[in-house]
Amino acid sequence: MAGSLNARQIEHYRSDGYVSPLRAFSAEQTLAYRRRLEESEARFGPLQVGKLGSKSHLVFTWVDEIARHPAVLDAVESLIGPDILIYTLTMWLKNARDDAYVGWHQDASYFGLEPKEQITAWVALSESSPESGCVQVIPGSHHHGLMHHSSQQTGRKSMLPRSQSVTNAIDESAAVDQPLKPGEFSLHHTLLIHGSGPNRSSDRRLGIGISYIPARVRFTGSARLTAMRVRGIDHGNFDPEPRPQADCDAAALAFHEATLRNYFESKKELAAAYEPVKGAA
Ligand SMILES: O=C(O)CCC(=O)C(=O)O
Repeated sequence: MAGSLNARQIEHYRSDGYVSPLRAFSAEQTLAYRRRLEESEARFGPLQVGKLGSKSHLVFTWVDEIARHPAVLDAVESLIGPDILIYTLTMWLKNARDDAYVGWHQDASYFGLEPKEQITAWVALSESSPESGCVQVIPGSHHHGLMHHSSQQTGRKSMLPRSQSVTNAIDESAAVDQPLKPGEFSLHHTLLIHGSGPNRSSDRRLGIGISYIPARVRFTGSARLTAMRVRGIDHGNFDPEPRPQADCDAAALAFHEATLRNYFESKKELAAAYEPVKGAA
């Protein structure tokens, strides 16, 4: 497959927990997607996390298309095999000169999945640079298990739904930037510690974080969740999700609202279960 990772990239993912940069779309195609994003904001309002900015592939045909792009799926398949579902998807949109930041965290902390094989593909629809607040990772941190997280009130504008971050001290001098050109993407492991700072640039920093799982993975909470099959065979561990037929049509919006409510309720249960417990889990 054209987008498969080579042996060196796979080894880097295993040892350091990420691969970056990889190319998904041409600059021209990326600009077309950026226009679709900005038209969607103009028509339907801000794509906020917890609202239209979460699981947006259920309501926008252009997001569904990005999340199924063969270059992205080929790379993901190299790491988790041929049966692939989207567990969730998040729009990470920072405006120009935006103070919003993402605290150090592991995606696994609030996903409740076993085994911990989820991968995030972070697709850039604009320049993501140290100046614009690109994602930063702590290489190799995925080898140390799940860390304790808690909601932290820093007085700053966190983009995470519960402002959660790792409570262990992080050696920030070890952090590595993940700069991406428009149309490039990175992959990071579910246990890799990562975060990002404010956007000091004069352009928006537009990224889509797509959480892929191998279909054999299960949700450990009490709810029955939904996920979308994008390649291979569905193993029946999640209820299926329908693809959008048109941007924000009534049926897609109704499904999105119900499934998002269930998804975020299930996360509250998980947060209550793990937050009082210190140390690796
Ligand atoms: O976009 C960011 O700055 C953070 C993204 C993130 O936390 C993720 O994709 O898991």
